[in-house]
Amino acid sequence: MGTEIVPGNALRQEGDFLTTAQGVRLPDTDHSLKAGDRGPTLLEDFHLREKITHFDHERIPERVVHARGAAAHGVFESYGTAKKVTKAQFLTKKGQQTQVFVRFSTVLGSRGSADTVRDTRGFAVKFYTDEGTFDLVGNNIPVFFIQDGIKFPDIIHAGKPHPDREIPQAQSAHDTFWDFVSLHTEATHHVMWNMSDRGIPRSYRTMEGFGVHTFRLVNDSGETALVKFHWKPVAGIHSLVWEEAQIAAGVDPDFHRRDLADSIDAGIFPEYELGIQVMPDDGTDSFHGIDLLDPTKIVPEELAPVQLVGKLTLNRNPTNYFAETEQVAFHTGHLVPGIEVTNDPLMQARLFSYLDTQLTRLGGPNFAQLPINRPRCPVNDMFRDGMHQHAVHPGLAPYRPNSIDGDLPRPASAGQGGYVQVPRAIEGPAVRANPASFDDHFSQATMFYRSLTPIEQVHIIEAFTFELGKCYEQAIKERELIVLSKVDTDLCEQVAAGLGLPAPAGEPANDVTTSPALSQVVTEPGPIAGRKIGVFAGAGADLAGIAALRAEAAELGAVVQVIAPVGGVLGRGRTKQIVERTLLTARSIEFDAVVVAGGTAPTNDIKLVLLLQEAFRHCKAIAAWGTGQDILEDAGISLATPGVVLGKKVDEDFTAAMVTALGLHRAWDRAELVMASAVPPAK
Ligand code: HDE
Repeated sequence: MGTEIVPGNALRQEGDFLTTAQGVRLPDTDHSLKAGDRGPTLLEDFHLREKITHFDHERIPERVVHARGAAAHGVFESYGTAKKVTKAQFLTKKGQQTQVFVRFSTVLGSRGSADTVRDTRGFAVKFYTDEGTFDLVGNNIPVFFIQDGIKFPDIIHAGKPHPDREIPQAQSAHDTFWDFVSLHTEATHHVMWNMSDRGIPRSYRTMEGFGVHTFRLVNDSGETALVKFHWKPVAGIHSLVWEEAQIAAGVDPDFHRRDLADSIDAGIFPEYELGIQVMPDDGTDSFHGIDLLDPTKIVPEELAPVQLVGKLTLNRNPTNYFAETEQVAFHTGHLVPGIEVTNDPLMQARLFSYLDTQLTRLGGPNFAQLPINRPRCPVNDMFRDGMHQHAVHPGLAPYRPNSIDGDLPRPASAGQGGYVQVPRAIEGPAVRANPASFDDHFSQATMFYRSLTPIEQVHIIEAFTFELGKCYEQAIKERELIVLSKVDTDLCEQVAAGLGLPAPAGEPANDVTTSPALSQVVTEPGPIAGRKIGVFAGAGADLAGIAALRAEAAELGAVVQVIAPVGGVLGRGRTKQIVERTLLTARSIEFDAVVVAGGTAPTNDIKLVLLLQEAFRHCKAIAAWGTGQDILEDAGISLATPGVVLGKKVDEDFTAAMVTALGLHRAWDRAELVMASAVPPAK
């Protein structure tokens, strides 16, 4: 007797024998059936035809945006602190755990593009709650390029590669992007974030997430509040520097994907706290003069502090990329009781798009039955048939009312967990128009720029200069300079100087209040879990010192990797160290700090100089103990530079200084010395 068919059960690939799709065991999958060993192939070879036919159809359309992604399973634990504002059960009960699946992505690139390009990152979270699935489909940037969803095809067409040659891939540094955003100035705030360090995150573990839109939350008593969602990474917010991002795009295009999977494998689980900014739902849809329906605006954290309501831990890598990461279908309309939408015109358009796109991408209306998309609570939807129907629906009456199936399934009242919208009055003439409150395109762009530290501002200046420098059309560069002149005079002048163009006189807003929370530069060292320390060691290296550093780092969740001129093992017996990278396979981008071990024999390999110089130029922690210091000096690194940690041996002081340097992420004090092109903005 065969295995019983259980409706809704996941189809597994099991059994030790290779079979056809029908389960017939196969004796050979390497040779097609031929008329003689030198003869033509026979049409009757059902295995050949089935194998090739399936292969021919292995691809599904990649996502039109956010095609490049990486994902992980995890758990969300509620702090219970959101109870006053929402009745959503997964948020209200302290300690309640909810399974989640999170997909991170870039926006513009194709599925095979590089991870570290300058772009916005997607941060999409699927909560499999007991009340149905809730998707928080957010980004790592809290604002968007457009105020109305009807402009989405325009901004995406402008950002995608040019239609004639299909270049450049996954980049905004080209004419059509800058053509559009210089004409469409409501994009300015988002563009500022993209040109900032936020556009090149160090890893998915170290970036913030934002729901972007204002949501309406409803509590048990029917009271409503307007809310913005935030994800705060426990590992802190850190970014790459631009040269690093460019090197990684070639040396390791899977940089972020690998980091996510490796961290989870190593038990260093990425964690993020979910926070909410709560604003009164007083009928104005605005707060301190900020239109909460305008997705190009943030509410500064100083005006509405982020209140933490739970923690997300990513603890399991997907088993199969296609089945899970590729087939997951997020939708802003996947809401649960207690979480509602607002009139934000961008949000409204998304409510249409996400369902629609899955019909093409996943081939029909039954994509919710795919294992990764299946709700983890009872489903009885009366949706019959359709392509790829997996459910075996019982009953005779897929309609309501009915008497044949006992009038089931029946509607649920709010008290029974039904999703009953808060009644909201909607009136007004049908118009294609924005409210006047959407007209200010610049003041928050100015606020963002002025809230950053000088080094972050330098990065923005360099990014604009790079991107506009890649454009061919002079008129586009000039028009973008006019935009920048309305954001900040110094910014505009420096970019203009870099481009060799005159800076237009502008009228930037002068009365903006800054928001220190927008800067990601830290002055106090943060956690170092997941950081990588590359230790260069060769013949004669102090292996006990390496072992001590490794042990100390491991205590804090950081990883030491030994780099040597050639592979193999250094030393022997109890003091041996396995070589994890050679000078040929190591590149500075992989490490958060590079250390030269004491006692190691000097080498004249130029790749070591490159490794040390790059790490130095990228303002990473550099260290050496004992005679390792001579090797640093030979590589042209002045030992007195900020962020260079020195010691006679690996002792407490040495490791403590390393931990501090790593916790600060970069030695920005070094920047002026090593980033020759950086012109610090005028104060
Ligand atoms: Fe998306 N977006 N989007 N978007 N979006 C998609 O849905 C769309 C917007 C975001 O990992 C698509 O399943 C429109 C804002 C993420 O699977 C598509 C508009 C924000 C992901 C789509 C927006 C996002 C998507 C492509 C303007 C941040 C990846 C494939 C009205 C708050 C989800 C898909 C994943 C994906 C449409 C604007 C975030 C085509 C029409 C704003 C993270 O439906």
